[in-house]
Amino acid sequence: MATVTTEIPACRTHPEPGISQSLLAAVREGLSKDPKQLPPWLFYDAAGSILFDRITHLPEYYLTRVERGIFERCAAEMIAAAAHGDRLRMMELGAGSADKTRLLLAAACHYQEQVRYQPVDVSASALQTACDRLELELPSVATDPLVADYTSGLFLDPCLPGERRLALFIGSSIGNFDPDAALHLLSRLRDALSPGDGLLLGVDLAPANGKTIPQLIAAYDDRQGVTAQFNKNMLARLNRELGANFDLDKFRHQIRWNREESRIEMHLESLAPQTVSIAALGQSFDFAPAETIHTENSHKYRVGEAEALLSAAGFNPERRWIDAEGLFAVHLASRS
Ligand code: AVJ
Repeated sequence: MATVTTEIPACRTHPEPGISQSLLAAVREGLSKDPKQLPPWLFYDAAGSILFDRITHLPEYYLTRVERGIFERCAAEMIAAAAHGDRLRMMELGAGSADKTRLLLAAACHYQEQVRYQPVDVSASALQTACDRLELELPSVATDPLVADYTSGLFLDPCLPGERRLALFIGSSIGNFDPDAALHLLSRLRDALSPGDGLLLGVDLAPANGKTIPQLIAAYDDRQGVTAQFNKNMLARLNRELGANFDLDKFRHQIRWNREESRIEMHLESLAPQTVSIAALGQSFDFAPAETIHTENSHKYRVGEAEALLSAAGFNPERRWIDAEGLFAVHLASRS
């Protein structure tokens, strides 16, 4: 095929081609709001992804460890319960490094020898790394990565007769969405699935009998300060990519438990009155002392609330697995 090269004359009035328009728009909008906010997807540049990986190994951050423990003990049971005697095809929303997924895929390989796995993620590079590793470790898995923003709709090719799809949405990723947005997202996923397909949903539980609010707060405010670094990396990223001049020492990592909304909130608190300029936006933003940028919500659900959410989205809750301490739940639901 012939290669056509189009010469594009340098044009200074056009935005820098290297800076993503969605990044610019998100920062402009978020910092213009009152109270200020920035969306959590901004955490995950290369540095942020490494920091998140470190978070998952922290003693205080029980979520990853406990969910992995549930998969270690119950993956075979989950796969059998989802399959209903059919062959399974797996897909995953926001696959990331797909580390815990490996346990489910290994169980699926045991159940049926060959497994198709379609991870969906906005990051093509993260997907490729995860798929390369998986195919090395589990040769019976055929990966079929899909680069897409799953929050804006999904198109899945139909299963063959005798096959069912199992969608994975694990790691408490659902917690980043407000309940309305979570309902919308699960409803769109439901629309993309076929009757009888399954959903495995990982949910961090609200404080209850065994689980305390201080324990929940510690998971987001670790002693080593890795989560603080993760939070502040958002500002460091804006300095690197948008020519902003945030002074990282003039912001403090702040965690709040919002009881009414049943969520952990991460904020960056301004320690002084200050003005920050962002070159790529040609704009500055004023901060009052103690004013915060709200960077993340992590909603926590009671078991009944998660099941009500699944039902409202058009799924039938079928089973659930919870660790002995009542920290984390994995729900299996089928598309009605
Ligand atoms: C990736 C959204 C599940 O909410 O626990 C960890 C992200 N933020 N520490 C979470 C996170 C701070 C995490 N999720």
